Amino acid sequence: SSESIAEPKTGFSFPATIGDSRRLLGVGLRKKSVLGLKNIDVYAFGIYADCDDVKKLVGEKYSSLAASELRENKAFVDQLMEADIKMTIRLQIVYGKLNIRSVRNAFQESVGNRLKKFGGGLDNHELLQSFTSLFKDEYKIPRSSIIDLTQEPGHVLSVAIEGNHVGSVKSKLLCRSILDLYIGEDPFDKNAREDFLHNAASLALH
Ligand code: DAO
Ligand code: DAO
Ligand code: DAO
Repeated sequence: SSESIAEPKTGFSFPATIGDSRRLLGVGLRKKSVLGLKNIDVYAFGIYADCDDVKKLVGEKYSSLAASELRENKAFVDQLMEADIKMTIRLQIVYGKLNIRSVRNAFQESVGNRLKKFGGGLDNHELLQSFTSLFKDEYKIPRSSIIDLTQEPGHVLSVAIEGNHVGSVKSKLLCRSILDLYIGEDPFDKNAREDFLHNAASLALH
């Protein structure tokens, strides 16, 4: 098997495994339209999940299904986003002119929407703002910087920039909201979601 996989449009490559047992299951591209005028390629991303955790999740429960049925199974897909599985979304910055203010704004929009969706309509605005203030103006994220968003055991979201830990938050709601951006029903990149589900289902049944 190959050592890394490239995101097709940008050519940015992702190692096939990270950590002890997190395996690459999908790659994609996060774009953003600016003032409805043009689309910016913001970052390429890789979706990693711990193989053993995924297998455990499936166990005997779905063993009668074919992989093609499993990946269409809504309960399975929901469980992948809700269970205590070690997962990492690795971002590689494509757009070289990102400033932290745009990151805060985008985060409040994309993650904020999901927090509302899964948080029972509660307004998380202040909470969200207090957390995005952790994104310090002095952080630099030039082109090809790597940001890892990792769900650690117990639904702890941990963020690292270029391998340096910058913060952790224990919140199942936050982890769920972030995973939804990549593998939920209205994802940033549909192909990445398809690949992820296909690979997770095959992995789970073998
Ligand atoms: O600079 O006007 C601009 C366009 C910026 C687009 C920013 C999108 C930011 C997306 C979040 C990045 C998370 C690392
Ligand atoms: O693409 O809209 C999006 C959501 C991306 C989540 C990014 C979190 C980035 C956190 C660390 C930034 C520190 C500068
Ligand atoms: O669990 O009630 C909740 C909502 C939590 C919102 C948290 C936003 C956290 C952003 C974390 C970035 C870490 C550097």
